Amino acid sequence: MKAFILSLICITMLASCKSEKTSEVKKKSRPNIIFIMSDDHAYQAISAYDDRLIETPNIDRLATEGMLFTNACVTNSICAPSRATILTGKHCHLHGKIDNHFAFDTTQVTFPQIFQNNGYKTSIFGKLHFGNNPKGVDEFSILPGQGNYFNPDFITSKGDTSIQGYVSDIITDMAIDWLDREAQDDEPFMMMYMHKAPHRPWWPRPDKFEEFTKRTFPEPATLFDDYSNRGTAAKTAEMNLLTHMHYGHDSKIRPETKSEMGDQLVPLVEEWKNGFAYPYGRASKEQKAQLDPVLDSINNYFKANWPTMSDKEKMQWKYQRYMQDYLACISSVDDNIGRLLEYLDETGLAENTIVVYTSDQGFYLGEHGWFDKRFVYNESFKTPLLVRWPGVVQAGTVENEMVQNLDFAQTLLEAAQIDRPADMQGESIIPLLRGDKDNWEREAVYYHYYEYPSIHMVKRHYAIVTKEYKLIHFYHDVDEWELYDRLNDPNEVNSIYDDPSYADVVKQLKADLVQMREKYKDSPELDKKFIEKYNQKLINR
Ligand code: SGN
Ligand code: CA
Repeated sequence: MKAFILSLICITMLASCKSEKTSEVKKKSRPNIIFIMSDDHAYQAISAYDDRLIETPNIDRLATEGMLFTNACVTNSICAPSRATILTGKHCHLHGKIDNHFAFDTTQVTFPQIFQNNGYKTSIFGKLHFGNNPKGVDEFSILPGQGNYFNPDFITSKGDTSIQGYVSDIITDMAIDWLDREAQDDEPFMMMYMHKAPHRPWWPRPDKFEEFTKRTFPEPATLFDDYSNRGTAAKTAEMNLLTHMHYGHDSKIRPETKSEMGDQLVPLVEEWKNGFAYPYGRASKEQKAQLDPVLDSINNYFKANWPTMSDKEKMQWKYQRYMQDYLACISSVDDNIGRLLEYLDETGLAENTIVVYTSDQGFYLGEHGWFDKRFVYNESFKTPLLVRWPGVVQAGTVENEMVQNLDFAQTLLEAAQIDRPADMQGESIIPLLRGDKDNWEREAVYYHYYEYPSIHMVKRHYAIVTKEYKLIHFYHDVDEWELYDRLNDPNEVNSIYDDPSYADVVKQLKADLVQMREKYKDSPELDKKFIEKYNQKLINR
């Protein structure tokens, strides 16, 4: 009997040892995740990709300590649809958030919900842009809509609030504060830390404004693009620096300057009435005191020179103004990423935390004479992607395979050892992160943009993109195809769709595109349905 009791005790002890061990192994093997996303951050403005415009030493750390993807792209280059794709792991035609106009369908399952149901602490801070609150997070603080740069309002899980300061600093304070409160025990966490900057209208923190207005930046090769050798869409888009960028809203010309100049300033576009006054008006007395001398110098230069400048000079001036503000906003984002990475180092969290840095899409920094995004052409279609994962991703590696924002949910779920829902449509990029290319088979990606007619007037289009080619179909009020040879025409200034020597390529890619639309469950019927839904919304406005 004694022996029996003894062996029972031993078995019980062994069993409890085993379960403790299993849970410890589980804890250790489930990494924390920090998903960082900035709004409209072009890869051309991260020095790990390209150091001609700006140094971003903190974001670059993720490249030197992790992996940089040179061929990461989005499925639809616009804010809320991209975010919905990231959160659901589905193309827009399935999650339904095809554009910025309609609210997100909250019956869609988002990956934070799955993390929360699987023992992760979860949170979101910053810009979401869904028209409703996030699901599946223990705590959130989001900007209403696009949010503001100065002294922004927030919708939080505890109520609405307004915080004094500069938006990028505040979002970072919130993220670090949450980590301080919630990340110190054994439960793993998944935090989404989402900057508003560098979204239009690019109001920098006052000290950065001062610093960056002293700089000049190299012009892109296609700044003076005339859109020849392409179809209608590039010619009719309204995002040209000279003709569509606003003096007040974008270039920071004060309303008083404009009225003083009177007839000398023939407006090329209808200006938004409060384009300057509203964001500037949100600044505090102290912030204005720092902004004003810089604004004075911009406005004085403008008054003295604009009336006699040629169109070429105007374009160049607008480009410099644009870059000064956009890059100054990025500099604040980079400083704040530095704060966060230092915090992870100091607390020892860095070791078991995956840090992802990306944007909701790319952005034109004067390429093709443009700002904004939306097109499947490179600068908008591609998005930065850097992943640091100590012990898994080899430091300093560069990956050229084609990956998409569609893949993020599945990747993060797999990293956390959580099963993915069957209806997600991406691929986990974990084989690439582990350096195991044999398990990577993707040869092409699918793209579909919908928001038309709307601001910037980029026509609806879908496309198939391989490393070598890009075949695009613009539809709705046109029916036009374009083909680009990505290797021989990296600036995409020459559509070779009608070139007979590419006939076979066109034939093959068209067949692949049909197959791809079938594979992802997209169809002409859905295209039509979304146009009807959109038109209905325009009528009801
Ligand atoms: C705002 C911008 C546009 C931009 C859209 C969508 N104008 O309307 O330039 O294309 O947002 O951007 S703004 O000066 O008022 O900000 S997105 O990133 O949200 O998709
Ligand atoms: Ca965006």
